[in-house]
Amino acid sequence: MQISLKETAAELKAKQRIVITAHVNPDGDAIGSSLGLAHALRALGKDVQVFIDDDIPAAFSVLPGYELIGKPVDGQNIPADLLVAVDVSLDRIGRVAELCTAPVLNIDHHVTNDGQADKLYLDGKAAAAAEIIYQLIGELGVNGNRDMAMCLYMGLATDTGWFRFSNATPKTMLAAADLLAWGAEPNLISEALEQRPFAEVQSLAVGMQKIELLAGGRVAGACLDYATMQEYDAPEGLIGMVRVIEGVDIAFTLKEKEPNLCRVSLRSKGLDVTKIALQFGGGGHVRAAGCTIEKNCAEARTDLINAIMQVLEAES
Ligand SMILES: [Mn+2]
Repeated sequence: MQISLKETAAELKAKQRIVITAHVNPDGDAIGSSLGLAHALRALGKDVQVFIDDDIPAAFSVLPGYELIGKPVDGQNIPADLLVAVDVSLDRIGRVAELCTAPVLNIDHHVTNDGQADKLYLDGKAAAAAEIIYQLIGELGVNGNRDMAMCLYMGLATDTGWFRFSNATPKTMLAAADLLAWGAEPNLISEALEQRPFAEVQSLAVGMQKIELLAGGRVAGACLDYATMQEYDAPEGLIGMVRVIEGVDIAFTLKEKEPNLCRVSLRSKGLDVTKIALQFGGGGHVRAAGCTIEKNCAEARTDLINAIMQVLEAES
């Protein structure tokens, strides 16, 4: 059931033991909005725990509360009055879904949200889940502080590509300005995220060598098979390098992370890439989406390119 922001605030106020979670393979928005909400609820005197079923990259240790994020273990019972899932549909919260059986409040900005939660607050126009949490803090009547500000700024900055993407609206920028007034230090956040291990920078070069141009240059992507992935770190920045190629509308990376399991990232400058991701059970946003294809690199590449070409043809 979809609810309003006011009802979301009321739901949080009514519950005492609250567990917050976000998607596996967590990004700056998943982690930042989870921790930002945790700080706000603690300010209200709630018992709050954050569980994410994945490893949290060390770069996020710049965020206050980083060390408090728990990773669930099999068989663990996570007691709670309410499970809050942010920046995600329920199918991507991993084992938290089975280990915490409390009613679920879902707060999300992905237009592809599956609506399976007991209660859902969805704002597809919000640039980041962190932007919603910022609005929610106002609705809760909590005074913002540096801890909340650092975490939410992380979410806003990363989901908007440092305020460069088309999802950044006047509301986003006003929220960011407020977060700075609360004490956020953007330089600390960008410095923490910019740092790359030497090996990763070198592996970026390997990935860039594999970029291919398709559809007369309208599509570009790089496919890294399992052998390559074993030899080199998966360069997170690779999709950004594909995306900037002149004339490219749809950019993708395909990484065979395990044998016959390929993670796909999609970016576009206009076309709706959720139409591609949804065909493989994935999701995301119009200009940034992702999915997993359970085939080897070569087969997954063929399927993905076919799906991309269908979307291109439907547009022309
Ligand atoms: Mn997000």
